[in-house]
Formats: sequence, C-alpha cells, structure tokens
Amino acid sequence: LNEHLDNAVAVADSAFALHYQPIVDLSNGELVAFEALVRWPQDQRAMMMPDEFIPVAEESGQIVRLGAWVLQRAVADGEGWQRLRGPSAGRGVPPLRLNVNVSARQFREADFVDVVRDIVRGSALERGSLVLELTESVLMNRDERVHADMRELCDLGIGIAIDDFGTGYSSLSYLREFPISILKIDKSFIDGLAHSAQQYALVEGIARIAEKLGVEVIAEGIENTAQRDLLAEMGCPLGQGYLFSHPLSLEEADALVRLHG
Ligand code: G
Ligand code: G
Ligand code: MN
Ligand code: NA
Repeated sequence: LNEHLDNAVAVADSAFALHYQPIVDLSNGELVAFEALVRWPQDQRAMMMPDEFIPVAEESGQIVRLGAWVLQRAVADGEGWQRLRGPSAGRGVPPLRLNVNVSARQFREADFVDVVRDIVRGSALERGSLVLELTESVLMNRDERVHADMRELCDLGIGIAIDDFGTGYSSLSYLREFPISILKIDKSFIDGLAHSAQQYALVEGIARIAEKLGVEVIAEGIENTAQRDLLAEMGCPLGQGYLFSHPLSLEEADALVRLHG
C-alpha cells in the first residue's frame, strides 16, 4: 500500500478525489459549509476510504504532500462555488465555507502555515471561509509554536475547528488555550441523544458553554429527525450527517450549489 500510495501522491490530481459533505443550519436546513473528505478511486469502480490510507500516509509522511493537495483542491472548488453564488456581501449571507481536515503530522511541519498562506493568498476565496479541522493530537501539544501558528492562521482569517470533540482526552481547556472558532461534537454523543438524558445533558452543556464563549458548534453524525429536533431545540446552530446528506461527489456538490445557492 505504501508504494502504491507514493505513486498516487506524485500524481495526486489524477489519483485522488474530494467528496464534500454538507454542513447545514439546523434552524432552516440551509447549506452553510462543505467538509472535504478525500477518496482514492481504485480499479473496477472500487473506492478506497481515508480510514484505510490516511493512517498509512501519516505514518510514512506522505500526508504532508497529500494534505497540501487536499487544501489546494478544496480551496479551488470552494472558489468555484463562491463564484456561482455571487459575492456574499450583497446578499446579507455569509460566504459558503470549506472545512478541511488536517493531520497532526501535517500541522507539525515547519512550513505548514506558509503552505496554507500561499494557497489562500493565491485564491479568490472570501476571507473567513476556510476552516481547518484539527484533532486533539494537534492540541495536546503545548508547544509555543502551535500557539504562534494558530494565531497566524487566525490573522489570515482562517477558522480553527476541533474535530471529534468529546472523544479521547479532548478537554475544555483547549477552548481557553487556543483560538478555537468551532467545536464539532463527535457522532458518539449524537447517537444516544434521543434515548439518554445523560447524553442530552452533555451535548446541551457543551453547546451552552460554546455559545457563551462565542464558539460555534457543529453536531456530527445526525441520522434522524429526532436528533435534529433535539439539537435545534437546545440551540445547537449547525449540523452534519446522513439525515441531510452523505458526502457528495464534486458533480453532486456542484448541482446542490446551483440548485440552492
Ligand atoms: O467519510 P470518511 O470516511 O470520509 O472519513 C474518515 C476519516 O478520514 C475521518 O476521520 C476524516 O476526518 C478523515 N479524513 C477524510 N479526509 C481527510 C483529509 O483530507 N485529511 C485528513 N487528515 N483526514 C481526512
Ligand atoms: O472524523 P471526521 O469527523 O472528519 O469524520 C467524518 C466521517 O464521518 C466521514 O467518514 C463521514 O463519511 C462520516 N459521517 C458523516 N456523517 C455521518 C453520519 O450521519 N453517520 C455516520 N455513520 N457517519 C457519518
Ligand atoms: Mn472532520
Ligand atoms: Na469527527
């Protein structure tokens, strides 16, 4: 797999594809953002999923180049959608946002911020519409450089999301230490929402704290209307999950933007 991946990363444009999962406003179902999710099409129409090859790419370091490709591709696709929708300024709505996953290994590269800066400066993406999704493995590193890099990303107008929030040892102290703009509440909390008062209380508590801190919340893995209704009722602003949409191919995502703006 390692060698196969090496060859693919060298010709990333023809080897990989990005799929895009809608993130919606829970109060009205409107499209707010897309999360870019990488796919590796194989022969015979098989599709290799990131759970299989991202860990390999992280281990080997290929994630650095692959991740840069994902960023550049997602920003270019986002530019296209923003052009389709027209300038957000005149419409009284925020621009369509792009969420991109970043691995710890990628974030730790000395030139990570330079790579991101070059990509956003070379693009017509509206300021404030790129969000990087980081996992706890980035944040548990108390290095001063992590802080400096995050401040610099913020200065570039880039949002920082904590992905899979609530799992592992991810803690509220990250909200105090880092310039976090979004929390993504992990699917495992959303699963039990309708059946467990305890799960409900946890999610509601996280949503309240985030709101008071001016941090946006995205509930992940919403699969039914009961979950959606409870989240909307507790004031959770944004959601993502199969109830709204599976990850879409580029063509499907294009069609969605054309249809709904
Ligand atoms: O839908 P899904 O199977 O796409 O994603 C599985 C996992 O792979 C998720 O944890 C997701 O964050 C991760 N993932 C998907 N795309 C990327 C990517 O471009 N970069 C990184 N680092 N992780 C990704
Ligand atoms: O770790 P991260 O949050 O980036 O992972 C996103 C992953 O979650 C992707 O694999 C995506 O396909 C998957 N996903 C998104 N929505 C749902 C959902 O409603 N149910 C399930 N089971 N998986 C989901
Ligand atoms: Mn994610
Ligand atoms: Na997640």
